[in-house]
Amino acid sequence: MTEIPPIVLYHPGKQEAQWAQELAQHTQCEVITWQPGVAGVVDAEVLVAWAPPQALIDAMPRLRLVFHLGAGVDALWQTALPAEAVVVRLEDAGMAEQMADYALYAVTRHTRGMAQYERDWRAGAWSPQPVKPAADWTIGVLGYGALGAWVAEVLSERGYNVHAWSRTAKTSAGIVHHSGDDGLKVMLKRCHVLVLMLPLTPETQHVLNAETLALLPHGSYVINLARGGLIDTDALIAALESGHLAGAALDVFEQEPLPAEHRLRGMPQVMGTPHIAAQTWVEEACRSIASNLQAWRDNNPLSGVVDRHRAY
Ligand code: OXD
Repeated sequence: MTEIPPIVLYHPGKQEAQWAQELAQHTQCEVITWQPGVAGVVDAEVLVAWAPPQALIDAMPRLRLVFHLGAGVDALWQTALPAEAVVVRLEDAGMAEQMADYALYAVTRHTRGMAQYERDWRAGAWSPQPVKPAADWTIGVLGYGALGAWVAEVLSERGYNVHAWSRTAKTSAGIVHHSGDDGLKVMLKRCHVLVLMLPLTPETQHVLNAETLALLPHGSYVINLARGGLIDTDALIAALESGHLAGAALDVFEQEPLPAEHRLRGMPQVMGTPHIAAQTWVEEACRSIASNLQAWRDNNPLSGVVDRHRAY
């Protein structure tokens, strides 16, 4: 009987032990939790990791399959992986539902004027404002991958007028789709609220900059649930300060953690959270890793494979 080589895990932090235990249970493999100096990884072909250091990759000359513990794989940009290694990202692992909850909350908070009511409450004011129906609000979802599509569907089901942009043309019932550079401009000009759900790649870095922000209608609102690098922070601050943007809900930032004294923190029209919009459910992630691992061993197609050339 041939011995199954171990799986290497790199996920330092509070949940490391849980990852190791769930991975071992679902894959039925020995799991080596790597840290500098740990031996036994030289024969391993499979790595499960978030942002693995180069020293670990270099210690695994037989590395063939990398499960990246995130929906986005931008944390791998700086890592030199063997050319033949297949990279698989997490497609859902509980994240779609949480993203949609956050998006619906942030959209509702804006469209129902809740931030102002919170300020009024503290100031002792009583100032009801008229409400517009959801259908009168055009929400643009930038990015229509697994998570973006889910967010767009949930907002559409709630009755918002949802537009979505993707690199290549897509269709789905109830959503107005746009694609390509011209499609992006057309969509931005219509959005009362823009929700960013794109992966961060060299192509999407600063997709929202002074020029594209200027295309949004005056008084629009930006929600970023994907990656801080999608937005040029200085251009965003300028658009908020000039009043061109009514506000923003931001879960991700170019610099994380966002420094305590950062200008965005002092802006009452900005709501911020510490990159928590969607957190991975360990058990669900390990179950999908185990089924992909089995598919890889059986030479069957894998789900969530990253196009390393496109970087997502
Ligand atoms: C992810 C993240 O990419 O947590 O999954 O940001």
